[in-house]
Amino acid sequence: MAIKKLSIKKAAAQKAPAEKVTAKPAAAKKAVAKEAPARAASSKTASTVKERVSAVTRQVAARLTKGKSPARTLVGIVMGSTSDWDVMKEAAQMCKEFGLSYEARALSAHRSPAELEEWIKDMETRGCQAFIAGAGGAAHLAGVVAAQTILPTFGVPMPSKYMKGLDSLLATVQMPKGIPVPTMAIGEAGAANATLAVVAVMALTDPVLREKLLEFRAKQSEKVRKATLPKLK
Ligand code: AIR
Repeated sequence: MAIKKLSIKKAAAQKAPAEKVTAKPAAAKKAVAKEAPARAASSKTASTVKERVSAVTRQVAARLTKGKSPARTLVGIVMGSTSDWDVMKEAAQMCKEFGLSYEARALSAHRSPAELEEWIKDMETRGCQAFIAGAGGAAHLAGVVAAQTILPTFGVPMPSKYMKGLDSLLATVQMPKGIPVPTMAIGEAGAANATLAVVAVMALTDPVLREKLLEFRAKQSEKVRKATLPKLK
């Protein structure tokens, strides 16, 4: 932008001497008459340029502030494969219910480690408050995320074909001392609970979220109270 502004100023400065009339009076009159429309055109051009500059400035400012405070992306939801989305969408759904902004990505600790690292850094600059990571099988994703950030990172073990998610659970939960991964239940309940855990952490300092969480619990209890069992025939 600075470069653009500079070149516009330079162009205006170059035009200025051309408007100076140094010829004899009659010729000068002619020259002025000739220059009059040119001057009008140049001021018109200047205002058009000014408009264009401010439009570009607005565009750049919008791009720079996109995803940043105050419109921050609070929760980073990541999964090892798009095949995990059916389960992990429960975490996203719960974010929506509590009005938390989130970004969900399929990035693998094994298949795309560099992109995963980049995304974690990017999320941190965008005001992320917590990560939720779900993977299946040799599920190292949550641990790898937790190793690269001090933001709370919750693990969600995916149900797997041959071991029904037990492999994912153990791979996620068995973290070495020093890098914790609070690990949820296998599957959909775990994904939804991961967001509820994030909400609980954030509710410590956010009274609105605290109220929402209390309301959520009250509604849940009410549903259980009202529930009836089918009568025996
Ligand atoms: N996965 C992907 N990269 C590393 C791991 N552990 C997991 C995914 C998914 C499973 O492998 O999280 O649960 C199978 O992935 P796909 O893409 O073969 O369906």
